[in-house]
Amino acid sequence: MQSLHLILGDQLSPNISSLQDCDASKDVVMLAEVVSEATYVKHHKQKLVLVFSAMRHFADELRDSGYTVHYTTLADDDNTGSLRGEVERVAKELDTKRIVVTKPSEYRVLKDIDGWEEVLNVEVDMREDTRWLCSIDEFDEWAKGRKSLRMEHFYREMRRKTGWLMEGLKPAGGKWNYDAQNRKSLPKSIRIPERKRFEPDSVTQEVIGLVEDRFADHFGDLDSFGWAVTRTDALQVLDDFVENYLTRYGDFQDALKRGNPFLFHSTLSAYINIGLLSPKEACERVLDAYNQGNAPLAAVEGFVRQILGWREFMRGVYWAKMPEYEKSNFFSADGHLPDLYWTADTELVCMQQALESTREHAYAHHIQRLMVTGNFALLAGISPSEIEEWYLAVYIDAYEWVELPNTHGMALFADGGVLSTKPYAASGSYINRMSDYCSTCKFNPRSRTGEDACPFNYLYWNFMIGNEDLLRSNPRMGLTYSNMDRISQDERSEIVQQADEFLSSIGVS
Ligand code: FAD
Ligand code: DLZ
Repeated sequence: MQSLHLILGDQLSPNISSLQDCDASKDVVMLAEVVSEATYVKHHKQKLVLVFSAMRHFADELRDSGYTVHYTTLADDDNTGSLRGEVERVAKELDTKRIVVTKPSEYRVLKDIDGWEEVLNVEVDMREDTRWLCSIDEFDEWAKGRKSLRMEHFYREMRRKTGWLMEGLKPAGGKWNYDAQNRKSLPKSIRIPERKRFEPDSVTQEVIGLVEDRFADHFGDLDSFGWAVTRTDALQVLDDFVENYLTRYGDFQDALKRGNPFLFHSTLSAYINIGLLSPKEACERVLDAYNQGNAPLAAVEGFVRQILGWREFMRGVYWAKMPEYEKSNFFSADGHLPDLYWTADTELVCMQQALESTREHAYAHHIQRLMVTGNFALLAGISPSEIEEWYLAVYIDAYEWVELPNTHGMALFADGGVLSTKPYAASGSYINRMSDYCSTCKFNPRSRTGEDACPFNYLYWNFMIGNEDLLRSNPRMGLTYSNMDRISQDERSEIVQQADEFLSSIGVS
C-alpha cells in the first residue's frame, strides 16, 4: 500500500523516523506551509522565513535524493490552511489511506494528530522522534518516584549513559559541573569575532516577500535576516562556533554587553530545533575539539550541559507534565504584558537592549531571556500566559516544548518549583555585575528607592514583600529574607508605593 509520509516544519532531518522505510518508488513525502501553524501565535517574521525557507530547501534535497515530494506553499490556491486539511486533501488526491509521521514536538499538534484516524478515516503510523538523546520513556523512568526533578541529577545520568566527558565512572577533571567558571563579566578589551551571516538566496528572497506580504502585522524586522536555511550552512555555523567562539563560551556564558546580543553563544538552537543539526552531532563536534586539545574543559562541559542537560531535561519535563503544566500560577500573577515588550520603548537600558535585539534578530541570549526580560516579568507580576505567549512569538527558536518549561518553570517559577528550588529573582545589582548596561542607564543600580532608583531594585523588594507567605519558608530564600528584615517598615511602604506607581505607569496594573 502506498504511504504518505508527513514531515513537519521542525522535522527537517534526513534521518527522521518518518522517512525510514519510505519507499521512494511508490510512497510520497509531503510538507505543507499552513496558515494555522504560522499564526497559532504571531511568530516573529524571521522565524516564519527560516521555517518556510528551510522547508522548501529540505523538500528540494529530498527530491534530489529520489523521493517524490508533495509540497504545498502558502500561496497555493487550494491550500486548506491547516495540517489536518492538507493531509486530508493530499491523501484524497493520491487515494492513499496510510499516513506516516514522526511524533510532533508540541502537545497541541499531538492532540490534533491523535484524532486523524477517526476524523480522516486513515491509518496513522506515528513514530517516536529518535533525534533525542533521551527518549520520553527513559525520562519518565528517571523521573518516576522522584519528589523533585533537578536538571543536575538528570544530567549526570545522561553523562554516564553517553560516556561524554567521563573518565571511567568519574567526570572528566573530577567535577560534573563547571558552572562556577561560567560567570565572568566581560573585560572591556575583549574582541568578539564578527557573526557569520548568510545572504538570502532566491528561495529565501521569495519567502521574505511572502512573509512581508501576508504577515505584515507580525513582530520583528526582516532586513537583518541572515540565518542559515540549509543543513550545509547550519554546519558552517557549528564549525564557526567551534573555531571562533567555543574557547570563550564557558567564561562569558552569563555576560551581557551593549550592542552585542550574541557574544560567545552558539546561536545553534534555531537549527537544532528544526532538525537541520542534531543535538548529538553538535555535542560530538565540540567534544572532538576538546579531545584534540583545542577547547578548555569548562567551555566544553558548559556547552554539553546546555544540550545534553538542559535541552533534554526541559523536553522531558514538558511531556511528563503537559497539559496541566501550563495552568499553574504559583504567585497568582495577573499583571498585563506592557507594550514596552513589543516596542522596546523603555529607559531601562538592559530591557531596551534585550528587546531591540529580539526585534532585530529574533534572538536574545539565555541570560537576557532569564535575568532581564524574564526576571522583569517575574518581579512585575505579569500573568504567565501573557508573557509565555510573548516568548513563543518572538524568538527564532521558539517551540512550546522548550519555551514553556523555560518561561513557566525557570523564569517565572509559576510551577511552584517543579524544576528549580527557588525563583531566579534578582535586583539591579546582578545586572550591573554581569553587564556594561548600567553605566549608561539613567537609573542607579545602587538605589533602592527614590527618583533615580533602578526599577529592578524596588520591584525586587516589592516582590519579596508581596510573596513573603509563599517564599519565606523556602530554605534557599533565608538570606534574602534576613536582608529584608533589615529594611525598615517606612522604607518597605515606600518600596511598595514606588513599585505600584511604576507598574501602573507602564500598563502592568
Ligand atoms: P547557547 O548558549 O549557545 O547554548 C547551546 C545550546 O544549548 C542552545 O543552542 C540550546 O539548544 C541549548 N540550551 C541552552 N540553554 C537551554 C535551556 N535553558 N533550555 C533548552 N535548551 C537550552 N530555547 C529554545 O531553544 N527555544 C525557546 O523558545 C526558548 N525559550 C526560552 C525562554 C526563556 C524565558 C528562557 C530563560 C530560556 C529559553 N530558551 C529557549 C533557552 C535558551 O535561552 C536558548 O536555548 C538559547 O538562548 C539559544 O541561544 P544559543 O543557541 O546561542 O545558546
Ligand atoms: C513553526 C512552523 C511554522 C511557522 N509553519 C509551519 C508550517 O507551515 N508547516 C509545518 O509543517 N510546520 C510549521 N511550523 C513548525 C510546526 O509548528 C511544528 O512542527 C509543530 O509545532 C510541532 O509540534
